[in-house]
Amino acid sequence: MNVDKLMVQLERKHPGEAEYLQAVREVLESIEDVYNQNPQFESAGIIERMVEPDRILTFKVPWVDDNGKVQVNLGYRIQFNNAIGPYKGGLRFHPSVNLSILKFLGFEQIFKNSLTTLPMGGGKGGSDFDPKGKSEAEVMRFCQSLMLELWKIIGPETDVPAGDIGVGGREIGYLFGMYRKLARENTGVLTGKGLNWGGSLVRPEATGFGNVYFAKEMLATKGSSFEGKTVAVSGFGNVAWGAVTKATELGAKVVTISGPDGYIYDPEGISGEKINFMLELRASNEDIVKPYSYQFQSGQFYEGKRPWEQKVDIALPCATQNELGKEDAEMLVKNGVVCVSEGANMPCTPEAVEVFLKNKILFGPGKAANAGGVATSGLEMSQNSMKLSWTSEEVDARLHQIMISIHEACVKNGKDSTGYVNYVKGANIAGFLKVANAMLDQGVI
Ligand code: NDP
Ligand code: 2IT
Repeated sequence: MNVDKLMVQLERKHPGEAEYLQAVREVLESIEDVYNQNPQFESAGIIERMVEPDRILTFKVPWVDDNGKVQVNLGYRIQFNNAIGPYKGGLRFHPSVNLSILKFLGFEQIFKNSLTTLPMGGGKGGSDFDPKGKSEAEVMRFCQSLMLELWKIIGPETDVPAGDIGVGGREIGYLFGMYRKLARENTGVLTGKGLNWGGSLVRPEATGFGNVYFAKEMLATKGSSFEGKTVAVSGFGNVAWGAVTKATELGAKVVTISGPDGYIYDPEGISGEKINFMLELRASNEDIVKPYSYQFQSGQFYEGKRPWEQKVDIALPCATQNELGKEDAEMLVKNGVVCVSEGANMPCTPEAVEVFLKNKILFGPGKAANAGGVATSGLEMSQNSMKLSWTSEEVDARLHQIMISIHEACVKNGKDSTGYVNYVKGANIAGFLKVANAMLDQGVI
């Protein structure tokens, strides 16, 4: 494999798909040596087959708004790779959604799901629908219309969607209701379901909790922990909320959260009722964090800025892709950051990642560090298959163990001769090998 040559070919086939090409390049660069040491991969065309989705469904989603006006959005589902299990991955509703973003997310999901130790393939989907400012009834009609198309290609052993940005418990409810009606069966086909209808305890918290468990393992390799550390978190959604909760529980002081309008710096720490206020902010449908500064005197609002300018020990980017650039990374390093763990998917730009690796910072890439969300989705699927529910202690213990296993896999495949663990390389190699070997076993299909 020659990475540059492959990338030229890929860019020719998928011009302008910047996020997708960015995600592929990172994986190719990490696995290049291992790939070339195993000529069976080259002769089976593994990488050429892995970088292209099995199939993409694109469809229109017509719906009627509260004024009686017809609206049309675009819907997508990308079934990327199912060599080790049914396609699995979230649905994102955000105006920025396009094929490049969903292909980057679907591609990453292959490796992430492989790392979880559970049998799940990779997929992703969503729509350019913007839930912001929509009424409850509009969200319901939109979800129902989307499912009228999507249900044809999903199923409990085929493809199991879940949430992502803009898709939480409410949306999963409306999507599942329509699926159940159309398919005439009540199965575990979506994850992130409500507790009374097949959902798993701890799934809402799982991505953020898992991210903190992963960071905890990274810190332990240096004899360190969350106790007494200062933490910057970005975002104020599902993932950020779980991360703030668990980091605080482990004795850290979380001093920032952020939204599209700017960030909040609270030197007294975001804990207790302040964490609950995050949920209120999210539910308000306005998508701003500024009201935190009216509610709590200690909270200062920095308009249009990102939290990475604050002096912290640990950074947990939990909002969206490419939200932490080279200069942010340099600032964090200058201020003495020891650990950066990605709760979001690809929040750090390649240039930022390079700064962290060069400075030997403990850096956990999203596909390892945020795999706790999909891992707990996998646990929800197991419970649905068994028609049983586990206690929150049991789910949390399994999630914790999975994050420890992912950390071990990264160390095994990413430790260099100086003892520094390149978790990017480790995660990509470990995730890749399992899927590649499954593809080899199953022939060219
Ligand atoms: P939420 O919708 O709950 O929160 C996302 C947050 O990021 C919101 O504050 C949102 O505000 C902000 N955001 C989204 N897009 C942008 C953008 N283009 N520019 C600036 N801010 C943005 O989503 P989640 O917490 O579920 O997801 C956060 C990240 O974690 C995403 O990268 C997601 O892919 C990843 N992730 C989620 C998992 C899950 O189980 N939910 C699992 C693993 C990873 P706004 O909408 O206004 O932009
Ligand atoms: O990016 C992700 O891993 C998710 N949005 C969760 C996917 C899932 O199937 O739970």
